[in-house]
Amino acid sequence: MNIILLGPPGAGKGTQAQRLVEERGMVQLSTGDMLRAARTSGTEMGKKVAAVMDAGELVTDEIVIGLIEEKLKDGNDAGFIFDGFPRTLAQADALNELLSRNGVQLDAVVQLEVDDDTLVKRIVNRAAEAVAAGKEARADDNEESVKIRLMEYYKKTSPLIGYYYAKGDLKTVDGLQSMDEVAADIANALS
Ligand code: B4P
Repeated sequence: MNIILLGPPGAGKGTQAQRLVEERGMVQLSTGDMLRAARTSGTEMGKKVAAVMDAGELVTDEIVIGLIEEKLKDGNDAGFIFDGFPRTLAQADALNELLSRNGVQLDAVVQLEVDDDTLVKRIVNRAAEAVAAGKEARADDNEESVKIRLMEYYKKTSPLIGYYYAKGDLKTVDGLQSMDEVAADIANALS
């Protein structure tokens, strides 16, 4: 099974993807994690995207499509979870093309619905928890960047809801519930 997790920043895409990895052995393809890894390792691409990410804006389609293309080449029988990708219509079109080129079928798009106030609270809380644990908070986990991330989401990513609805692939889950309840609803949506 190959699925996309769609939703605004802080909706729980990464959280739920991690659970699907543990429970079903699926492979998580998080463009956010890939971009953060590129930054940490100091690659040219990592240096290029750092300021864009910190500001809460989207990295160029070309860069993220290239990252996904590399991962799809490896293939995988347990199924892919596309976490935070696609985030624009151009990325969705590119993913269609990559999937058919690699003989991979998309089974479902799970949209996590969460209101803006909760999203901001969750992300600000994650930053506070990191600091309390003696770790560095994500540079984009602050109220100012979150507001820009939300604006980017509504402008560039939310049109994907209609795009996948029209294809008949969309399943909507209430992301305001506890992590366990969200996981149970995702499992239902996929069964
Ligand atoms: P991402 O890494 O994808 O980050 P995200 O959208 O903020 O996180 P997510 O929805 O996964 O939330 P999480 O589970 O962590 O992107 C970061 C940046 O990378 C983007 O802004 C952009 O610059 C760049 N980027 C990534 N992909 C791109 C693309 N395709 N194109 C262009 N640019 C791209 O949850 C957040 C918090 O909520 C956690 O603390 C979690 O514990 C908590 N939480 C989760 N579920 C909960 C629940 N049910 N109840 C209570 N708390 C919950």
